[in-house]
Amino acid sequence: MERPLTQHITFPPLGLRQYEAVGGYQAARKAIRHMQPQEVTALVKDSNMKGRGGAGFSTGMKWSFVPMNVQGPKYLICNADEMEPGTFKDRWLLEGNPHQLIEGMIVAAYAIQATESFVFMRWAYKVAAEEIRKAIQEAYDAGYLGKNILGTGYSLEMHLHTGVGRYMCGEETALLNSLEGKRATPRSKPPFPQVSGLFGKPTIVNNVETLCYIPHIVNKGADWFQKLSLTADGGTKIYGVSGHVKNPGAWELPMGITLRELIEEHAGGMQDGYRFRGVLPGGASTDFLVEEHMDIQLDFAGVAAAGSRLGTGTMIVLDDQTCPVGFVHNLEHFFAQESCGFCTPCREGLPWTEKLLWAIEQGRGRMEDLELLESQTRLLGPGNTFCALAPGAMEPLQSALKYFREDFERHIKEEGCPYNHHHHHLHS
Ligand code: L3W
Repeated sequence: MERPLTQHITFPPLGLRQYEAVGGYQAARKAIRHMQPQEVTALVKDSNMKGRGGAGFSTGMKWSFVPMNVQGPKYLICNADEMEPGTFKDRWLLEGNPHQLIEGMIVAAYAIQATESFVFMRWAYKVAAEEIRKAIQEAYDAGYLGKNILGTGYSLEMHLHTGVGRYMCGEETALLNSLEGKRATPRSKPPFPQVSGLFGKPTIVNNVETLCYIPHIVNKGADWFQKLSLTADGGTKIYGVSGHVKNPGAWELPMGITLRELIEEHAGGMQDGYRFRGVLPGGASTDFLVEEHMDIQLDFAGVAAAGSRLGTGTMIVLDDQTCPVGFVHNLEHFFAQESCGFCTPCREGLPWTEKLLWAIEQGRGRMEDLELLESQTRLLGPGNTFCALAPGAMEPLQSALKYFREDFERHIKEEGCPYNHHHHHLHS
């Protein structure tokens, strides 16, 4: 089985010459020397690559929205602000093969004729930042970045920007504001960044995993990419699993493997003494899948048909020894803390949701609180907020109320957490 994204990952990562020795920078040479920018975009569009940051929007289509006949700067940004709870796939790519990302960025930048590019990186990713910094310098020294790349007349600058540790900065328009030195609040869309992005100029923002794929698509073609996948979504995908499984981790696997294969084979199944109850498939801001969904195929359409979203594809497993109310409370604590405060439903609604959940967890809940939580999932849902943060935060809550309702009710009836005896046992 082919694992194009991860096959050359090593710790420490390959330096530039070593990366070249395994075929590195061939795609950059091919694209810049022998392809028109629009040909590169058409190739990526043909591959049907869907963005790996979580939303699954067609990458080639996104690039095709950039106006090509305008004067002035254009920007290419790699979103490396990986902060979705449970998500650690981009870190693997950043630390393990930084040149693969830089090459992908060079090709993407060439396709939209960007003059300047940025890696916007999560503050906490110190090792990744150091590896990317070194790799950018090596790429400049080798003539893959800077003025007149490979003697072709194409020029591209690249900068590493490290954030200050806010989840919000991963939202593409908040990221743009942050990069401009403003407070990281989202902007309204449209206009989309492809038309009016950084400093009001055409800008593409792509996720790390998406960009790392670009050199391989240029080298091997759209058909090859399609055939890696088990379903209509092309390629492989980095899936991850955390929770009380025997073998938590991340693996590059064909897009469309089943949830059962991922959890039972790759993650090794549940640890002894723990039973599977549910899983958040795409980081925390997605709906729970449960036992009945074990045989669904994990691609964008497959997970959507089961009532959730593939998101980042890095899953958090809930087991029968962990309180679902406490689990969801913990997530809502995170989302409330990370709200940028710009729009009222999110700023006011998330802390209120967190408080209600805490009251229930502590045995101070009332049955009518469950109806309040239900209405909260609608009030903070799609269409009522400025960005996807609060709607995403409502997904684990609404699905927990659906699948684990008896747990919420027991907390209220028994005036306490039924899982607490276990915690006492663990801590005593
Ligand atoms: C032009 C249109 N462009 C959409 C572009 C848009 C953006 C991309 C996705 O992210 C997701 C959430 C979770 N014309 C367009 C268009 N675009 N319509 O496509 O846009 P959108 O609106 O679908 O999503 P979004 O608001 O950009 C929110 C996912 O994020 N999520 C969180 C992930 C967090 C991380 C992390 O921490 N690293 O990945 C979790 O699931 O799927 O849908 O570029 O411009 N008509």
